[in-house]
Amino acid sequence: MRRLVMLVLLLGAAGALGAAAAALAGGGYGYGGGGTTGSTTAASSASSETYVFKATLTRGQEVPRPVGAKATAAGTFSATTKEQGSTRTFRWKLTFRNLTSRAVAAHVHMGRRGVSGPVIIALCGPCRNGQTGTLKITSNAEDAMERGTAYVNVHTVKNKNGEIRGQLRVVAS
Ligand SMILES: [Cu+2]
Repeated sequence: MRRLVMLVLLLGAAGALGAAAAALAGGGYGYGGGGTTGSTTAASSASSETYVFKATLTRGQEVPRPVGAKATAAGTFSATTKEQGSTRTFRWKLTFRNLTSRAVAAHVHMGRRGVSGPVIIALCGPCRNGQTGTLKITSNAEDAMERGTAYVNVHTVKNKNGEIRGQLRVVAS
């Protein structure tokens, strides 16, 4: 798998070199840029944006109220999204502690504070403390997180609807 990716990258590089050579030989068709006539492709790839999100997960934010959750039940979630063209890459890390039972799943859900909503990003299932992941997300999910209308929810065996929850907020962009 990794070898294949390398091969594709090498072929891509060879193709780029070939295009550059062709551009030089044939009087050029704008490949390589550097001039003042920047193409739309160059402009859109330059407009990549990065957002940093955080959430502090507690039992108190959970809706409906979890059963038997300890006051010390808590978690942290941090993530970054990188927008490049229409692609949004989401890198995340989740920690949690003092849960009643195994963490069977964690998601990002759509919803304001105090309101339950649908899953917009599936993070893990089952989940372990300190787990990380990288995936592509939709623009709808990105927009909800930027607006503050998304939250992270950790589901456990004893609290299938969720035991700790935290509203996502933008901390840097
Ligand atoms: Cu969920």
